[in-house]
Amino acid sequence: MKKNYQFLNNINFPSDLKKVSEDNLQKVADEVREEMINAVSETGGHLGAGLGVVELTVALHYVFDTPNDKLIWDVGHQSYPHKILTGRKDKIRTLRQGDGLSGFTKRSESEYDPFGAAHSSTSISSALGIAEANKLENKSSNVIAVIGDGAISAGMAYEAMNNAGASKTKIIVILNDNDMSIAKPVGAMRTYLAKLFTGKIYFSLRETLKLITSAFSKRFSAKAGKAEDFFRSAVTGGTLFSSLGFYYAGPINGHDLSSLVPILKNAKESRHEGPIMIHIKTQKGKGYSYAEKANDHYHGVSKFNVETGEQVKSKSNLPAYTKVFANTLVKHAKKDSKIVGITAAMPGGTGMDIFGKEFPNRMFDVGIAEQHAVTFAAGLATEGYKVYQLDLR
Ligand SMILES: Cc1ncc(C[n+]2csc(CCOP(=O)(O)OP(=O)(O)O)c2C)c(N)n1
Repeated sequence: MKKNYQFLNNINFPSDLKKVSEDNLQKVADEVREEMINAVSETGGHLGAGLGVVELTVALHYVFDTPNDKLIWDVGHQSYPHKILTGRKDKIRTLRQGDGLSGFTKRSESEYDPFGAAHSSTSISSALGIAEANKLENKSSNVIAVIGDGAISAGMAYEAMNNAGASKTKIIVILNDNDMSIAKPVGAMRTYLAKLFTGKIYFSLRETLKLITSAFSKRFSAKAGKAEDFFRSAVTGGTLFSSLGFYYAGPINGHDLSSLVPILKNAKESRHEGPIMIHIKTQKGKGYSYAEKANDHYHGVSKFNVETGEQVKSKSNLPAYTKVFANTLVKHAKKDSKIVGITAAMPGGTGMDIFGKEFPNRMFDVGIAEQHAVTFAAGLATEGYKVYQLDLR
């Protein structure tokens, strides 16, 4: 680290974080945020997503017993604050460099990374797998998955919820809802999550704790349980997640440590048999004004000037590959009305935004849903359409 931080200097691992008083946790979060901004300004990388989960990361490591409790970050691009707090702060300026830290979670890098990811939407499945393995081994440790509102649009997340909701195995899923994927999220799930949020801002802390404590303690009678269910659905309008067998709580303010810490403590201590979902609302890019204001909330950045937010653009006279692809597709599509385009939540990254501007009715953003995209394309093809998608992987 290049700076002297009041708290962070003495925090190398979650065991050090646990020595900090609860009143000072926000100061730790502020220092983690500052360190992350400074490091990424030198390396480039994923910034917005990590900034949005700083408080959550601090709260999770404060409350849970990682690495015994397994913490899984979906995609892994938001794990920089986690890396700073789990023995890797002195290497944080090697992010994404040769022989440096990975920009995602990586099993071989740290025992605090129980699952390697980069492709999205795997966290609930992997969490359930780890939890079932724990059960077979008579281990009582917790398994926590943090999944974004973009990542939860993929089929695998529903396959996992379908499986988890019918099981008696405890996993804790944190739905990190920042109303952003890389671009704005699309689809019915987005509307649904917005509906859960509208009208009541957040549950008050007292309300949420009451709900969680009564459901988790298992002391309530069937009748009280029904009343509580009724109360909950009266407030939330009922949730898809509860119908799928999850104990759902939220949405709560994911930047408020005085809400996060007690709720996570309750979830940790509960003997609830089955999956729990805690829905938190966060802001992508939180705490760095340029990221907060930018359309993409600085999802991925090159090196940048911290003071001005200006990114160092590589100077090349060559046109970007995506631009060549998009312009060529537009050229052909002007002559052939059967040409259509699909993207799986990557309009900007694939040039499909350019195609979509020219042909709004012929460009389909299906969300992070690649397996659906392929069969959806097959359906279009059976009707004579020629489907294009740029796959950069
Ligand atoms: C299967 C797959 N499709 C697309 C991507 C590209 N991608 C990386 S992050 C991301 C957005 C994720 O959004 P969300 O889960 O809401 O997380 P946030 O960045 O908002 O924290 C996308 C589309 C990917 N990593 N994996």
